[in-house]
Amino acid sequence: MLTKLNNLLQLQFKKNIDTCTNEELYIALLMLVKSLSNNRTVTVTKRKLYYISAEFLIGKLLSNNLINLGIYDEINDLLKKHGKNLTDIEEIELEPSLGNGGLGRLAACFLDSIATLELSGDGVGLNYHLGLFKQKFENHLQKETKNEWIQNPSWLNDTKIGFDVQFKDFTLHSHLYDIDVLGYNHGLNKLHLFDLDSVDENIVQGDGISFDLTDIKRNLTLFLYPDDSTREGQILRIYQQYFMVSNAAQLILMEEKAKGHDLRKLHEYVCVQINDTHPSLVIPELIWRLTNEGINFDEAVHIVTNTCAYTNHTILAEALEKWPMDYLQQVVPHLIPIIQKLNDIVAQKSDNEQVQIIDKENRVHMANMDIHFGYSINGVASLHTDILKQSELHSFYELYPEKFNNKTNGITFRRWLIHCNHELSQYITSLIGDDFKQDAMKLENLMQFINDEKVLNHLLQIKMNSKKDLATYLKHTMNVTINPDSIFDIQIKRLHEYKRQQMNLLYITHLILRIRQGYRPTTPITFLFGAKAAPAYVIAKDIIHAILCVQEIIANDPVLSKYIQVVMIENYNVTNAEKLIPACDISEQISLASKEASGTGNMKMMLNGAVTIGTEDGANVEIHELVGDDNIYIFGESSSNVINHYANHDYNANAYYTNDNEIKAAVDFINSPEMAAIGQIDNLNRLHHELCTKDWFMTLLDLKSYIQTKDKAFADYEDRLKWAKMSLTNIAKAGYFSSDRTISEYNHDIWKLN
Ligand code: GPU
Repeated sequence: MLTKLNNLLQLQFKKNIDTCTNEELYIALLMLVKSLSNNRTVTVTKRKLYYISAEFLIGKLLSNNLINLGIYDEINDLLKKHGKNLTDIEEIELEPSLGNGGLGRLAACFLDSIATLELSGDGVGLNYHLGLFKQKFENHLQKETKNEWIQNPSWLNDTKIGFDVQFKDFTLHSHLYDIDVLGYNHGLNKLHLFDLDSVDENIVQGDGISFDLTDIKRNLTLFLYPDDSTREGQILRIYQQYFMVSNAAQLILMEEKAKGHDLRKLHEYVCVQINDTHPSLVIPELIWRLTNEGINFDEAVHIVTNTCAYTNHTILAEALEKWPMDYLQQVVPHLIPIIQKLNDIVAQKSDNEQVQIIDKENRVHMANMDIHFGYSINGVASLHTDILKQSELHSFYELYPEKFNNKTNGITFRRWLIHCNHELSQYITSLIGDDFKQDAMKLENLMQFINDEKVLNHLLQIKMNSKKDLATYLKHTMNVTINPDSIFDIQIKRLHEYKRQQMNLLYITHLILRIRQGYRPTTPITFLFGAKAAPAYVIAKDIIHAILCVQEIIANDPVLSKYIQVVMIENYNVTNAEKLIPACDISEQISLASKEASGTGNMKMMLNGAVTIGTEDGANVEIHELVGDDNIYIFGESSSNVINHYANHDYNANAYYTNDNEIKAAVDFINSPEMAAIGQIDNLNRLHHELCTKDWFMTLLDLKSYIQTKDKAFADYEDRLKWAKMSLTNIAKAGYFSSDRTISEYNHDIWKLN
């Protein structure tokens, strides 16, 4: 390996491992990995999967690829011998900004598992030049700046392939870049990212994220989720979505023709997984293309219906896409007759308004089209799928019970244990061997050590080391100092009212008031947050503002800062998640029951030995079942009660606020004079008003039980051995959440690839 590396360094830079810089070494390692991937053969199965997704939150690739090639330790040792350090070299790599949250990270975990299980399955998406956005904090406010992540050289390979994509007013020629997806020990697939040569980063103003929304040729693949609060913004999204799926459809048909397959049997050879509704236009697009190939309409509908499968990731109404017909008319008029015919087919089948594709306001319901003209619909955790069947999509369930199925989400243990927590991974290996790397359920074998004090103490020591590593990382990247001897209470996820970061904040304001009354936490607590708010989501940004103000109040107060600290991580992403997750003591999973479809951060933190405090929501329900009552902190209203509150319109935030002095005091802290002295009073007032009048996601409903439960968790933390047992149990029971299990189920029930 040393020779190979030195040859590359010589060729590129006329240097060797002892004389090169970290930048040069990174490039040489990237080239080494690429040449080793070229030695692998691309996975082939009878049927091939195309996983179409607007997001792929893949994270940095160097270490992950080294692990999956089986050369991580070798390279790591080699570098050390020559006075280099892989961690420093990894810093050269920029994290691809191709995703927003759980949905995109799930797609990345799935690609890893699909390749590892040697299934033929490629990702298809877009190559956003400036990604989502980079988050900065200025005056305690989120500021969005462009995220320039594409480096040269990079993991993107130019395929020189491109397709014509036809829009109403012009045709654009795409340009395909591929990233190799290496499975663990074997397997090679592709992530196909379509782009457009005419896109022009110079139309973006300054270092921000605003640009001419109507200049499609220059803006099409600039940003993931450009602001859709305006008509122009929404139309741009339709352009992006159609560009993605038309390219996907053309790629599929090109590959099928090259294999000599009969397009009339497309469904026997191809499966398309539609990752939430962003790729839904692939259905009419495929029908259109098949009819252009001479297949009649009914047969094309039959083929496509047996090719496409849809995953739903939310029950939040505002996230279910409905595009006005006139927007579609403006972008893709050739699809309208097809969508109308599909709508007619549905109308013949049922007169139930809820299942129609086109509604009375002439809007196209993407999810409805997916369910009628796909052969599978799945939710992402068992509670979520039950809610889809019983309430949100009940009418569809009555029509097509056989299409509905659950696929509880999972995470790749390669990235979320082996890579991000070497020490824990090695220690587990020393205890139970390394079978768990192939079969995650083997982690259960750890339960034999549940009363072994030596093992329990060693686990506590590993956690302490991870907390110290996080402290070092935060010092280095953000110049903040945190105390590894404190309890690390962590909430990391997109910022949304249903996830209730504001409830966590109200616990903290409540605690501030208690400390001022003389209460003293036994062990200090560090509350860590990481979250980006959508640029147009006003209240979400107000919540960030309030967290940052509270952070400063505590930091400036000599008494408070002895006992508590708040740190909001700037620009939360995969890279810093890999540092935060191993260091977590308490994992905050406190969404309003019924609203979090699954959650996957909950699984990552459990796997790394954190104990969850959470509601009976999403996959928390399954974590609870696996670890039992004694190894998790569950609180709050049940999802069925919450659903009833919505149905009966009987939740009254103001009653909770006025009738309980503790709640009132915690809420009133938000726009108190000392907060106003640091922050913006308009923002703070707005958040305060929202909480005690509307509170759509019922923060105050659960606040009391949250406070009690959290107090209990902090008290339990004092018994270190008891805590270590809880931690060990969580690790041991996490095997079920391997995405290898999830992908086997997708393959067994939906894709049937081999
Ligand atoms: N999710 Br819809 C996203 O991250 N983005 C979306 O646009 C939609 C859903 C998340 C869910 O909120 C989360 O509960 C789930 O674990 C994740 O998708 C993956 O299924």
